[in-house]
Amino acid sequence: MTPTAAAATIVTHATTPFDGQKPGTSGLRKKVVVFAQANYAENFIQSVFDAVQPPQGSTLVIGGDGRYYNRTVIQQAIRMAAAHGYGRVLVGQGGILSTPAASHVIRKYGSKYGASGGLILSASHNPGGPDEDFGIKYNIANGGPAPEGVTEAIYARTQTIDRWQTVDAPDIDLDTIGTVEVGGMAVEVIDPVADYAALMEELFDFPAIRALVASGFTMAFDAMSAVTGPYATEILERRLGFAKGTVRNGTPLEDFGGHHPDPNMVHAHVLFATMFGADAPDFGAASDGDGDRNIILGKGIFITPSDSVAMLAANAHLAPGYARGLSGLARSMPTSAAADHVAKALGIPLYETPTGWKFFGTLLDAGLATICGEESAGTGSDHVREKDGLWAVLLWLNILAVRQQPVAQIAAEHWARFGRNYYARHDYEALPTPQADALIAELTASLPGLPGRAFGPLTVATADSFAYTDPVDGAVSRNQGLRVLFEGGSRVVFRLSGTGTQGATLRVYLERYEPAGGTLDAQTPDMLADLIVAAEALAGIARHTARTAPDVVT
Ligand code: VG1
Ligand code: CO
Repeated sequence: MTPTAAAATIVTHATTPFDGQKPGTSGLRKKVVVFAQANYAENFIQSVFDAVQPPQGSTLVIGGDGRYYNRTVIQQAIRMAAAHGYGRVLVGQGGILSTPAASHVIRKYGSKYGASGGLILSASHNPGGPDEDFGIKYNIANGGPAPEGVTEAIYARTQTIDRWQTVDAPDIDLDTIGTVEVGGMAVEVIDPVADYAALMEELFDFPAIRALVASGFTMAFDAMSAVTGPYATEILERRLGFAKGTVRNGTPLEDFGGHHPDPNMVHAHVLFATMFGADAPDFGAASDGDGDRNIILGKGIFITPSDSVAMLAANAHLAPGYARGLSGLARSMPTSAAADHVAKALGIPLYETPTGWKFFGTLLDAGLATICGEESAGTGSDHVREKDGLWAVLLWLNILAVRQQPVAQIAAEHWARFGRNYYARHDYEALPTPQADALIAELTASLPGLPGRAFGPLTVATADSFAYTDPVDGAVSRNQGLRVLFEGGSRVVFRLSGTGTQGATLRVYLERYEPAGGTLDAQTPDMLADLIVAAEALAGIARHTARTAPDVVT
């Protein structure tokens, strides 16, 4: 159906500036009760439209991870888009689009219909439900999260906003595929899985993976009652032939079954128990609320996300989509240097960026990097502009199908060649913000005096606050984490989370490098014991926060 010429009447609601806290690492995240306040979600969406100024007739993609409040905000966003000159909205059936699928849809239909962007409704790995979290993020036409210049303009607008505009139209049927009209604008309800699954078939050798499955290879995938369920069921069970039941918790639920859709040892403990149990399948994986994260396990082994990026990069040429090789690698600063060793061996550049996928966008657009990764279970490539959980799972499967070795053997051979970066992240959650700020301020002030000082067997080599200059557009980002490097290459990084919704979260990243020929099969906590003591001595975590142990270790 084509939109009718007569646009509906625009309705203007008066409003006032709101406490629209600066969008953090990944858009605006708040409790549902905050989003549900009169004018709140509308204010944010209006601020996006005011900041972005979409050209008349633009296309807007809308989708979310299926959490509570998704449908309410989607209906409102559709009406508001109609009042702001958009020509077309594409929305996933049921309001569903995983974050990587949304990125792909923005890119694919953006080139078909003209300049485009998207609203992604998710709070990622945070819990969902009436008392839990919600989030809105704006992605630009390249399919990636808005860069800081845009998020800052959106934030500035939230501080001056005085009205939001919509059209008077009823809710649409989000569950039926097809095109309807809202205020003269076309709204296409699309299959959320089809375009994404087709892209995966282009990148990976599905026949080789099908042959692996036919040979008896087994897998467990935990979708955590979140958005990846329909994608994983279609791709793993229907297209690749894994047995029914391979995808666990495959139906997206508004409250994720009451769990945190965060794939780590704490929240995905059932999958960990399966993979370390007697009858473990050959391969295990899980994704988060919005489908952009992944964890990878083999029989009796967990591959840290930092190692996974490095191992994927070292083997990516085995998949058709990467057979031509990689132009470069990029990792966030707190991510371990495992990828650096691979980049060096491949003779390609390695970029070290601040935390958050938005910093990879310029590198991917410019063709400087092909694969990117973060220690927080994020891996991806230039096929979209978000991290992509299932993509990482499929690249692993493609590599396993070609190499015909267990995951543990691929890891052992990797470490024997490149050395091993023992790694852990300790999170102290829901700290009173003044305490966390005081810890960071005191540690920042102490940095210049640290070089040369000894902490047990460790001596500080350098200490600084990480600042980044984007090599493509020259944008400068300061205060992106405090890093203390010890002689010999061990490292502790401290930073405050930009995605939490309750108080402050302190993240302490610990890393120790053992070169090839060193101790490659030790237990991580043993290898990091001296660093953990040093981190406490450096930052006075217990003194500032009265916490003696982290809430989550990943
Ligand atoms: C965290 C991770 C970061 C990731 C971000 C968004 O940010 O550390 O690596 O990019 O979440 O991931 P922070 O500021 O809380 O450390 V997702 O899956 O929540 O979009
Ligand atoms: Co996520």
